[in-house]
Amino acid sequence: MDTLGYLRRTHYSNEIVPAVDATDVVIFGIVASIREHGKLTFLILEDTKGLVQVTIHKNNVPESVVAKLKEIQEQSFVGIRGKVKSTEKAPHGAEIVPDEIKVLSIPHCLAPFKLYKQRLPNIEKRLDLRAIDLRRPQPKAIFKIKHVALQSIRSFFSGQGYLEVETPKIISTATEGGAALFPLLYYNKEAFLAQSPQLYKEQLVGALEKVFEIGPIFRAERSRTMKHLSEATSVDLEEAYVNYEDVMKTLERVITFTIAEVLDKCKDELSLLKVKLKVPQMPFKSYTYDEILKLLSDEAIEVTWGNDLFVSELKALEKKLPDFYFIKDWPTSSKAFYLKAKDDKPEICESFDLMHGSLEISSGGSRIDQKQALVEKLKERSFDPAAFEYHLKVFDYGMPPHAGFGFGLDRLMMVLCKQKNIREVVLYPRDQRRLIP
Ligand code: AMO
Repeated sequence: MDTLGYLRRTHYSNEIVPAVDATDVVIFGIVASIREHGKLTFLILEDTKGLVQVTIHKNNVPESVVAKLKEIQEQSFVGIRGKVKSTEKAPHGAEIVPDEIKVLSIPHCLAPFKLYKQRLPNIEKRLDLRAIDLRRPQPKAIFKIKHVALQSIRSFFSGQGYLEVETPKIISTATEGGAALFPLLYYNKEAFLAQSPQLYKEQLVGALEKVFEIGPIFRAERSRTMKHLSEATSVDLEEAYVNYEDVMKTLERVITFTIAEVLDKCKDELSLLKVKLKVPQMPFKSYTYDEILKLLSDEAIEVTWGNDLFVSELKALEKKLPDFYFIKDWPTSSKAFYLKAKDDKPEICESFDLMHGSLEISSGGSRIDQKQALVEKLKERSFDPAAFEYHLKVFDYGMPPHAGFGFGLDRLMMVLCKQKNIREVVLYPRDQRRLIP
């Protein structure tokens, strides 16, 4: 086996083009395929930017290169120094004629699924060997899109004057009533993994006014579905001196901006995934909870007022509502304790969910900003206000009116990459059955 030695990359595969004809280059990558035609051998090398052809004519290359060819097998990691030669037959219109080949790693076993073929084993088998599965072009495209989406979200919020923050992930109380907690031993005390940054982001608006956080949330989900994980990434925003209608506008703007950026910067990746994205029209459609109940009733689905809406029910509306839309003004009893009831109609709260078809992407709303109202609400929900003292005491010092939302980055990625299973858009997903790799 060779060592890296002095060899360093000068070009990526997509830079091997006729414009650099006759240039000496060094490339690195994995051997995707080896084809022999008499005295000619074609190596197709794959790096993070794509494919490049290396053509070896046994009479025209040094003896050492011919000798090295015998060592190489598919999926070997190699480094190649050589000259670029224009040819219409190669990807990007140019190939490399090598002067030196370094074989850096030879696989002891080949991936149990053919990396470069279409027929794949099921996702669980692929996740068992995720690091190798990620060498396929499709996951690479998905994670490039995720990178661009994250960059876009950050740049949009920063441009609008929001401050990026990080709140603790080891916490002392629940924040989202409905979702179960992961308990852990924190020295000699019971603690939990954060279900959301909810209470901290609210506290922060009293000082920083406009904040956002991109970080993990932990939910001990009771059922195993295609869109729930035990650890997901949430994009949270919280802002002072606004209400839920204002942050709904911010949410649709960040989603629209992100989609436009992905469309602009990830053309190849979207085409590889065969995804036809379009920038959604603003404003997004918006329905009250009552209006959705009426639409469901038109489909002969009766929902008792006050109940949450099940995916199975919302699926009936998917034909009418296939894109992004809001469901707002939910029954107060169906939403988290920190949401603000309407002044003139306390049975309804200033809240919303952003949907894409039957997939919930986000929820948010205006928050209770008076301590006593929050204490009452905690008691109503059988939470012990004493456990929330660290949060409630902040309200003693005054709290501005505020609103915010949290959206599931992985859920948005399901839409951007047209994936049915959330596990496809997370590098190392966690669920009830999976703690490794
Ligand atoms: P909620 O609990 O609705 O609201 O979560 C917000 C968004 O996070 C995503 N999400 C998940 N994604 C994958 N797997 C999960 N188990 C999971 N759970 C939630 C969804 C969901 O819409 N604090 C509030 C937000 C707020 O009001 O600011 C909250 O956590 O996309």
